[in-house]
Amino acid sequence: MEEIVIGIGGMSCQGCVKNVTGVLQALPGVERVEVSLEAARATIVFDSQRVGPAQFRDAVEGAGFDIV
Ligand code: 9UX
Repeated sequence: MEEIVIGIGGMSCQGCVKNVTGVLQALPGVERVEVSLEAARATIVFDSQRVGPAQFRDAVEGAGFDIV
């Protein structure tokens, strides 16, 4: 397992946090997701053989937020 921290722009409330968490958690190979509204970032534990930053970006942007 690997861990990455990505900055996320555009989250304004805990609903946004829940949405971002959900789309990341839904990716096959993602083990654990912690999203902080205050820090504007997500910490993701994942299997690098199955998923990675390109998929994280697509998921976050697809949900209407930005990678910063
Ligand atoms: Mo809160 Mo986020 O009502 O798009 S869910 S602002």
